Amino acid sequence: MSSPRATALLVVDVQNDFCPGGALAVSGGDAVVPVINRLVRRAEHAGVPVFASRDWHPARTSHFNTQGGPWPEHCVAETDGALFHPDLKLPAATMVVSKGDHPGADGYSAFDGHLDDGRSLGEALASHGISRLVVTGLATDYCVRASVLDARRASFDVVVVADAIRGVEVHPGDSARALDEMRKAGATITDASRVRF
Ligand code: VGL
Ligand code: ZN
Repeated sequence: MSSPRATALLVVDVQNDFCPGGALAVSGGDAVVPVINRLVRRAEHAGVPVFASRDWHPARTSHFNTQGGPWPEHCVAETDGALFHPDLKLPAATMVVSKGDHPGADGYSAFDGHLDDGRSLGEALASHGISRLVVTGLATDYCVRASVLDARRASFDVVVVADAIRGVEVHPGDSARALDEMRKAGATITDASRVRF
């Protein structure tokens, strides 16, 4: 029998601005919330730590089209748009990873982010002995994709939960292409009901 792999649940950017009514709304973005809430409850029961990333931009950044970047203003630090979706039920011990907070960087990957104590996500995962990540959240074709590809580069086992992610789809098919890339990089794509903690 193989030894148990220490797993963490990663919830990527389930923030108001990525949900319907938000500044950079992902179609059906809020539909991931109940699926993620169930996974969070299961993770808590299994003693699996939860990490939640958040897009946390300065008001002026090359990430925004006001400064020549690709995106409308969204998830400006400390604004309502940057808050986690109000129905998302994160455990009190959730480790929050802020990213995109440098004015010259997109910060798509949670691995580019840092905890409140300044540690990178990679350092925090290492200190918990984590070798396997279950990944959920927004958006499939940007921050989920970038985080999953970085996790694979760092040799984590990665499970992407297909019914707990949604894409921006700037170009139709972007999410399907992102899923292909993640699969080719060695990630497993599955549904929430099949996730084992
Ligand atoms: C994201 C576009 C711009 C994401 C962040 O969280 O996927 N997408 N900033
Ligand atoms: Zn952003």
